[in-house]
Amino acid sequence: MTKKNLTEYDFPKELKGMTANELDLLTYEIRDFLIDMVSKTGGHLAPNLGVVELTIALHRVFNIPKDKIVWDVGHQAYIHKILTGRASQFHTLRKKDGLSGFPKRDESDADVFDSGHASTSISAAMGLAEARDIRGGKEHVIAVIGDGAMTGGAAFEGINNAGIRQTRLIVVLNDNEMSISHNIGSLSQHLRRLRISKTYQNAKDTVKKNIIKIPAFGDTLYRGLGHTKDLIHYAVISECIFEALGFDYYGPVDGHDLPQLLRVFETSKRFEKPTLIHVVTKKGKGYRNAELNPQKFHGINAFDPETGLEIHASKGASYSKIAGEKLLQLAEADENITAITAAMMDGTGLGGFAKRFPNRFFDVGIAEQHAVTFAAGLALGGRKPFVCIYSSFLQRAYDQLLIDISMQKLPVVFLIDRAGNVGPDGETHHGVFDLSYLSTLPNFLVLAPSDGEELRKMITFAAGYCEGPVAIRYPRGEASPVVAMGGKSAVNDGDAVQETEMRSRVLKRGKDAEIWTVGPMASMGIEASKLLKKENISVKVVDARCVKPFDTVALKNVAKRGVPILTLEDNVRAGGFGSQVQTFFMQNNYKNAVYTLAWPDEFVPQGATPEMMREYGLTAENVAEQIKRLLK
Ligand SMILES: Cc1ncc(C[n+]2csc(CCOP(=O)(O)OP(=O)(O)O)c2C)c(N)n1
Repeated sequence: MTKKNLTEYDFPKELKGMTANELDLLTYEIRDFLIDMVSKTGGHLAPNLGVVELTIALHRVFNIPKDKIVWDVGHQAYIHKILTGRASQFHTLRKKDGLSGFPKRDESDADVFDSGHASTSISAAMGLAEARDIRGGKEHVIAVIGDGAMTGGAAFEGINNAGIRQTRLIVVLNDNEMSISHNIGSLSQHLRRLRISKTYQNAKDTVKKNIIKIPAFGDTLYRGLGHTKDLIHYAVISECIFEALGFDYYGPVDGHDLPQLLRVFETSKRFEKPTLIHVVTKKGKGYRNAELNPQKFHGINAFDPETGLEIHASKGASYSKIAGEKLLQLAEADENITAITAAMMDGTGLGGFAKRFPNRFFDVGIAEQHAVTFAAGLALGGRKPFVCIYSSFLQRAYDQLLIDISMQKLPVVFLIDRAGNVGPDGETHHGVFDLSYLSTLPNFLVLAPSDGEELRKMITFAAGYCEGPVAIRYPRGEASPVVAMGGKSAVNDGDAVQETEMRSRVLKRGKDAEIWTVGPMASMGIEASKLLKKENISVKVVDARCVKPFDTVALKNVAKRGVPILTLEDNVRAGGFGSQVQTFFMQNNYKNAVYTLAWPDEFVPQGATPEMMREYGLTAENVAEQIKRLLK
């Protein structure tokens, strides 16, 4: 049998007719292809390597797109994309106008639900299943959810509801014992008990024996099916959480044993109840580097497949690293400081803190809402909690921010990572809404550092601030060099706040107009002022530093001088810094021309951040153009 290039297969059609040997060969071809492609484009490698057999089995048994698969988070849907005819587009993965790293309904009718954020699959699948039942349809609906995503409260809400309604629905639990880091929590311990149960071993052996007797697929496969439920049905049911909540539980099933998976999925077609199939897989399966370090290969930039080393390793310290180190340093001196992450320990730079202060470090799992209210409790108990979280995932916890933190003026600090456009992960991951939603929260201070040094100072300030909550938002990646005049930050530690107003800082003097920037957009503002200087236009550049409350004293001075003002931020225009400045000018009847450059009211697609900024006019050239227009 000659090995084909994956792009030469006529998927999904060809999959249905493959022999057992061909399917086996296909698992190797897919893994080779994934390693080759993702080493060039970057992406979620380890989660996909773990679900090769699982995805092949689902596509072989079910009739996609008539039957529906809802992928939780969706970062593990690469093989699903390959098997639905998209292999030839993989060189464009995560690039501008290219294949998305997540399911996208616009991309294929096999993608039934756009995802990116965790723990939504069971609810969405249940909705599809209930809609089917109302319509009198027959199709199967399958949610595929990882053990990490299963720790999210929304997943339990779905199980709770489907369990009582007895919706005909299949949930495939892909248990690799990993979230991004090692999965933790009592659910994960429960899954461990299910995995190592004696019944599992017995069932596995019996199923294996049965399958060995079956020479080929097709009709013969059905012979043993009647027994499958008994063979692999978990007998120690009394303890199984899913059974207790109204699901039928099957498993654990070896997720790399393709014949066994085929058999179980085939059987599951007959079930009339909500059913959970517990599949055990290895994250990174088949690529040694990823098996040894699944955390690093969870999501990776382009790398050398031989060594596993990233090709463009960043040189300078990232904002995350700076934040983690500063927090650790402060925690050495202040035993009240505690740190909380929602399954993003490394991503938020908390690895050092977790090692040094295990008793003051909390990884709560993918549970952003719990993280926020838990922090409220810690603050009420006299601790100084720092919630370290990505901007887009904090969206989940808006109500907790509002009622549990802001309304009660609790001194909780939010270190909000990945703020602004994040590039290749696209729509679901951009942190471009935080300035808007945080600005609606009474009692909050919302700070945006323009460089690494500023971030350190703001964290120091926040650690000593007891009046209420503080949010500090900063972007993905390497911290910008110090941008203030003379290359030095203009303020000292603790000088970041006045009694009632936050102080902005002047980065560059000028008299004809003002550019007010938020966070690292400062460097674009300075760049624009240099371009304008060449045309004899002198522009002042101001780093806003505090978005809420913003520096009304300095803005009143701008109003007095009557010069135009342009605001620049890596956030959506609606409700962001610029829109608040505009409201301030209007409310006070100030007549200055005010213009805002920000992301528009739409979901900005994937693509390298500088590329997307160019496309949306967030460039020094456009800032300069707009200033000239305002001056006319
Ligand atoms: C609401 C939310 N919080 C955090 C994340 C970041 N995140 C992406 S994948 C992942 C781990 C998922 O683990 P699991 O579901 O077990 O899938 P695996 O990668 O192990 O296959 C996390 C925490 C997210 N996507 N959504």
